[in-house]
Amino acid sequence: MMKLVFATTNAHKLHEVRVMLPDVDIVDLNSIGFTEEVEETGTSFEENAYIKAKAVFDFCGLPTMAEDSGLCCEGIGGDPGIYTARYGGLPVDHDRNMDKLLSALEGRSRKAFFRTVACFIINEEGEETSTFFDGEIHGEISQEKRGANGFGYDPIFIPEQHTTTFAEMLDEVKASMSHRGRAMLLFGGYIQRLKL
Ligand code: ITT
Repeated sequence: MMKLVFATTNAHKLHEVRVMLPDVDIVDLNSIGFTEEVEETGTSFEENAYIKAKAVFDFCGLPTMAEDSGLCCEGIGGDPGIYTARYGGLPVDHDRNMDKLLSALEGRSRKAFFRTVACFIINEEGEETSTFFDGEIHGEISQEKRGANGFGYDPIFIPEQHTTTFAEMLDEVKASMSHRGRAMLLFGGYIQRLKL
């Protein structure tokens, strides 16, 4: 079974990705003893995904994947985008984040999309390569929070062609259409071909 490190501090992402990639042995940061806090100083999802993957790859040398994700809302010029996790301030508080977004969108377009960019770094015959995988899901922001599944902004995101929020869906239903699910489908196909 292929082994790779998922460079994330988010236990929900870790759980989702383990379910999405059942044929991969996904090692977490605790298992490799990585305790540094990596600052996301990039100006794009791609840059931040690379910064996270590179820090961990440099530490352990094992094939490493990191992903940066966020919610982009049309009514507020694409915000919070790469600042999605810390939108309501630090420490990260999902309820405060959602309350701030619901207020900001009052009287504005509620169209939004989630995006994930995953970056995979591996050393192949002495050469370090990084490869990127994207996933998006479009939809809208609900008027109020609904549902208790998932994490983050799931209670206020309704994917297009649906009437329920991500937080009202079963995990596997969310995974079948989510930004992360789509990026991991591409990533899963790629690593299968590497035959590690
Ligand atoms: P790592 O950087 O350690 O992976 P993080 O939570 O800080 O963990 P990001 O910087 O990528 O991750 O921030 C993404 C934020 O976007 C996340 O904290 C959520 O608030 C939100 N988000 C991402 N995917 C989501 C999903 O599937 N459902 C709801 N909210 C999501």
